[in-house]
Amino acid sequence: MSENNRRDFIKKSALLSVGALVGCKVVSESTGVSAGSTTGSIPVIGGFTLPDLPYSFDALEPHIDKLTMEIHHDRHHKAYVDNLNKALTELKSTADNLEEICKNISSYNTAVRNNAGGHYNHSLFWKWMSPKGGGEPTGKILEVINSNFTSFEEFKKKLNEAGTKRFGSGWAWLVKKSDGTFEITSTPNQDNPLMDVAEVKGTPILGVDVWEHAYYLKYQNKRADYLAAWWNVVNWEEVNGRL
Ligand code: MN3
Repeated sequence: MSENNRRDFIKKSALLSVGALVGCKVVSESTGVSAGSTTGSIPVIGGFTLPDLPYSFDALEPHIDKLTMEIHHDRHHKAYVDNLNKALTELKSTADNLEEICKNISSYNTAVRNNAGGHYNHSLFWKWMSPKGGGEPTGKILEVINSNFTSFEEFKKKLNEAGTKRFGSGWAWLVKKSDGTFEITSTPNQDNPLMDVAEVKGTPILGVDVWEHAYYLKYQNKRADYLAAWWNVVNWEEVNGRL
């Protein structure tokens, strides 16, 4: 457990205790990826909430523009959260762990698949970017890159390729598989490598949104230009925290 995860865990535990005392719905503000539980035997259905963006809308300028960030977070991500809650409510499902939902996604309907994926993927995506990001990776991730993909240049090329070749909407990922090896892959729509339906399964270490809504206002149809700019905001500290 990394220091950040430990802090999140402690914070979440504290929130849960408070929630138990006051009998209210509790969510993890730190990750936004856990939904609430409640006291006694009354289950909470659809308690997922939109996490705050960890920086201002214009913080990633000029690489990612303010309006794109505002619409992407406040409208697109919010819609995934709202529609996930709606879909779980319709199913009367009290599932409250987003990772577990993703891992068992084949047992849910398309609405849960799209919106649980959308909520999970974007919750990570905001943290994978930072106004202090970019530059050369250091630490553990540099070792992983050099030993699995030869060099940072090759790694960038492969992830860019995965992103540009993904037809339509989707994501490109660096995945750590259960056997400890690493692979670059892409998924359609809001699928992710946690999902039991994914071609390459594992833990997402880094991912980039290649839906048009992530770049169209500034880059129009030039997805490759968006990806080239995106490297200037990659939060390597966050990536290292996931290794
Ligand atoms: Mn998106």
